Parts: sequence; structure tokens; C-alpha cells
Amino acid sequence: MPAIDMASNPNCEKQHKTPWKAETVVVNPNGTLRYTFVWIKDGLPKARWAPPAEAVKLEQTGCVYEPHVLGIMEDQQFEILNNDPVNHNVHAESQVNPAWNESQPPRAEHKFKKFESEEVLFPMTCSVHPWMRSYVGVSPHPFFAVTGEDGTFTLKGVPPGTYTIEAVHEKYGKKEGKLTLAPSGTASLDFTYRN
Ligand SMILES: [Cu+2]
Repeated sequence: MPAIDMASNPNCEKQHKTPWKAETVVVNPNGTLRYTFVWIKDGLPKARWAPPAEAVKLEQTGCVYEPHVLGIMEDQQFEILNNDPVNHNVHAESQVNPAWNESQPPRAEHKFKKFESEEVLFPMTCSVHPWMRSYVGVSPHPFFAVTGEDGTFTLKGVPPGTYTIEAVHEKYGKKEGKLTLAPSGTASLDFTYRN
């Protein structure tokens, strides 16, 4: 996790007591990998899942995107906040969904966006601050998660079936696994990345 040099922008730098570290590869204390997007890639019955009413939020605080990796459903509200005293330029570098690049001044109105199409994963960057980077996974269904501080992921309410589960990490790429879930059952799957 190399430290990020924010000296070019003192208004960003002074918001951090210690230098902010890049979140590309975050290894948890138990040796697992954080910020890996995990989702059901294949095997679900043909159905349409309605997106939740709540928006998924992406915040800019101290010139850092938070969270670093997020999942959102197709057509779900995506809310972007600038909590900083500086101008940001939010750039969705999507390839399936239309890309956009819009400035967001300090204390500006929150931005509300939607992504219409499945796309796992693409970067959100900032054209002002080259170190700012977040990743978005757009899913047609609600069965996705991002690994956290213990490296686990949980997909709840999945109908019984046989599935292809995919893990996607921004640096180490994609891994696939198969999993069969019995009615009212649970199942587990491990992914291993080697440097
Ligand atoms: Cu920025």
C-alpha cells in the first residue's frame, strides 16, 4: 500500500494526519484480500429483480473515494457527494454503460446517476486528482458483495441452484468457482489469489 503524495493539493493533504495509502491491494490481518467484488455470474433463473429504493453512495472525503469498491444494481440510484473544500471531477470510465465526466464543486448538489447495464468492474476516477480511484460493479440482480476486513463475502436469499460465482479484483483479476445450493441450505466457496 504505497503512500499517496497529495502535496500538489494542500487542501487534500491537510485532511490526513498520516499520508493516505493506495487501496489497490489491501491484505487483511488474517491474510485475506479486501475489496474483491464477488457476484453470481451465471445460473440464476430468468427473472427481473427490482433495485432497492435506497441509493448507493460514493463519497469524496479528503480527496479519496469511499468506498473503494462498491456494487450497485442496474437502474439503482447512485448518489455522489463531495465533502471536500476542493473541486472534483467525477469520471465514470465505464465501457458498456455510457461514460461521463462531470465536475463537482465544493458543497455542490449531490449528483444522482444510474447505470442501465451489467458491467463488472469499471473505475471511477477524478480528472483533478489522479490518485482518486474507486471501482463499480453493476449487477442485474442483488447477489453481489465486496470482501471486507475479514475477507469474507455473503450472498443472502439466493434461490436453490447451481451457480458460477466470480470474484473480481482490480489488480489480480477474475476467478471463477461453481457452487450448488440446496433448498434452505448454505454453501461456501473459497477463492485464492497468488501474487
Ligand atoms: Cu478529485
